[in-house]
Amino acid sequence: MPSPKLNRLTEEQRRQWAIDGYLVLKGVLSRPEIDRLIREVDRLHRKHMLQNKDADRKKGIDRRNVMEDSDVFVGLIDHPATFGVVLDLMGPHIQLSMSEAIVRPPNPDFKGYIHTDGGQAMRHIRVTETSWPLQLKIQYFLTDVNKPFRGNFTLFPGSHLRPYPEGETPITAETPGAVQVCVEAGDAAIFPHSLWHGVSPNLSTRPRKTVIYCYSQMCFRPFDFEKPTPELLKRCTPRQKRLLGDLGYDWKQGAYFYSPPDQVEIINNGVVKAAQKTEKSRKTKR
Ligand SMILES: O=C(O)CCC(=O)C(=O)O
Repeated sequence: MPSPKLNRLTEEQRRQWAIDGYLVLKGVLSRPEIDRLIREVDRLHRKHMLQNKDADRKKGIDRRNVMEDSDVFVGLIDHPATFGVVLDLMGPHIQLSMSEAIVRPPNPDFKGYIHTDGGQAMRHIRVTETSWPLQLKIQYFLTDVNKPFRGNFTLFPGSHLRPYPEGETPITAETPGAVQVCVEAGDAAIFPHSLWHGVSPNLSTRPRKTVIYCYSQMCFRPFDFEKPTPELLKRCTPRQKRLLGDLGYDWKQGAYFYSPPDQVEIINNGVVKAAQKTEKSRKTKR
């Protein structure tokens, strides 16, 4: 079956990516998709509360590697509304390095935080605005966050090109220059590791629910799982399997250095075309 056509990056988005270092994509999830994702995120939240009797309700959850939890999350690995944009920004030699579900309940004690992604080392690495990024994340919003101080995704436009200031004064959602992104359920934000970003306090009466997927260049390690389980791989399409690190052959030295010969075809089209498959099997038989 041919995989669905992917939405692509527009010239205007490419300019905004270069200048501001992020994009907000409007309406990428349909209402039924949002409802299915919310049901699953709520189920994970209930499970967390049952398994951790002393867990603080105000803290919500930050559940990692959710694609192992449910098929609902598998579809987001290469969602047609966003994956073409990821490819246009990053190129085809990429992998998925994490999938995460977050619930941020109302909590007057939580002050929010700002950071760059990838830990101590990546904080010192900023690629130029015309380069492929090393890593990017997509945050899908499952609830409306349409006013500030509702647990908004918060960022500093243009900061992907500036050193992250390390010092005494913490950067917060109220530091001058911070933008608390206002969005509706179904929208998504895309950002690279070097953008200063984080979350604002949630002073509303409703929990904010989102899921985040992270892509990195293939020579990096995924950072929220070591290997996908065989059960997960069975539920995936060829492109999803490749994004989870299945190269189509056993690991060998240098395996993630140069991509397999069918990489561009699989990643762009979701499948290897029949002609190419035949050629491959002919070569194997020789
Ligand atoms: O909850 C948020 O909006 C912040 C997410 C974030 O900082 C991250 O994914 O690195």
